[in-house]
Amino acid sequence: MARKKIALIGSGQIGGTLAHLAALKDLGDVVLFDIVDGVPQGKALDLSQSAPVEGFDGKITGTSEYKDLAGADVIIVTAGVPRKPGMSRDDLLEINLKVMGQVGAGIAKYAPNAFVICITNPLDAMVWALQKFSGLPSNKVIGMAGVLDSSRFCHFIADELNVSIEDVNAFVMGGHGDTMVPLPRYSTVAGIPLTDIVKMGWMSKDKLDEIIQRTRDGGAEIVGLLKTGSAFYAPAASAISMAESYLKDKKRVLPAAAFLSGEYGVRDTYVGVPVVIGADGVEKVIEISLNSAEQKAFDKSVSAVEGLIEACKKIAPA
Ligand code: TXD
Repeated sequence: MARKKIALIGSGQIGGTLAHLAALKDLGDVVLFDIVDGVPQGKALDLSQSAPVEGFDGKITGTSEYKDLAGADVIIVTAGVPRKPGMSRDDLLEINLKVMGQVGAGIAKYAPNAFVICITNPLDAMVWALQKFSGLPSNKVIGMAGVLDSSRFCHFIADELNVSIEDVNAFVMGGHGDTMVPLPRYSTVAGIPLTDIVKMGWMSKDKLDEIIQRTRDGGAEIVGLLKTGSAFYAPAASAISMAESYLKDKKRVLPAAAFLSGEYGVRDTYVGVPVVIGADGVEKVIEISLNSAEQKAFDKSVSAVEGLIEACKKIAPA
């Protein structure tokens, strides 16, 4: 069986880390793509020179030409600009929307059968736009945010309770932004919901609320510490787990920005929900029951995402 091909559009902080993880996990050959000539080639050469030490066989190459995406099984998109001081969210939206236009056209032309994972911010709107621009089926285009947000939530819980990360399973839905919805009722430690953990007195309600807020602010906390750039290790690891589930048909149940066509009462919008990822891409959107407070928070998050998608439609009518 031929090796799988993983193409990474954007070879910045996350792109480079994605390439490293994909190689270490033997997922296949990796192509790094970027518009800045030299960067993907340089990172590819550096990573290739780690192969003899690490013992991986996957080939890593760098390119600035879309034709080199041909035959990719998985494409992970991080291309775009991050927010800089003085830039509004709309500025970012406008610039990255243009980038999604170029990337979508490249994917449509050279790799229309790929499973595409978008990471570029503002995530939910950008994955929506990428699906429209590429014209790929909506089950083959997905956005990464929920795995990262849930992983942050897990880390804080395990740290606070001083238990193994292996036994913590946390769950975040909604858009990737201030309105994301961490769900304590569906987050567990060895099967015990966090709501019960509070009732048992193992964690105070105040502490849980603090952890929920810290999860929502997870990206900003890291931006504040790094000063330039945003998180990249955990975002890359999160996207790789999604790619792996597709490539190995693992059928993992992961939260991701998926296209909704009526689920949760939402249409033509990408938003974070639990999905099954297997060889057919998004094989199932799982509709969990929400209580009234959870539903309210989810609706608010969906409205925020819809606002961004409306802004995209005004800039580039799709
Ligand atoms: O959970 C999530 N989805 C996220 C999203 C978590 C963390 C960061 N998130 C977003 O990912 C972040 O706001 C950015 O929009 C992306 C990529 O983050 P990264 O840290 O990797 O940004 P870099 O280092 O600036 O890399 C972006 C690269 C850079 O090398 C540019 O030259 C390239 O994108 N770029 C392009 N490549 C191809 N084509 C075009 N048009 C292009 N424009 C810029």
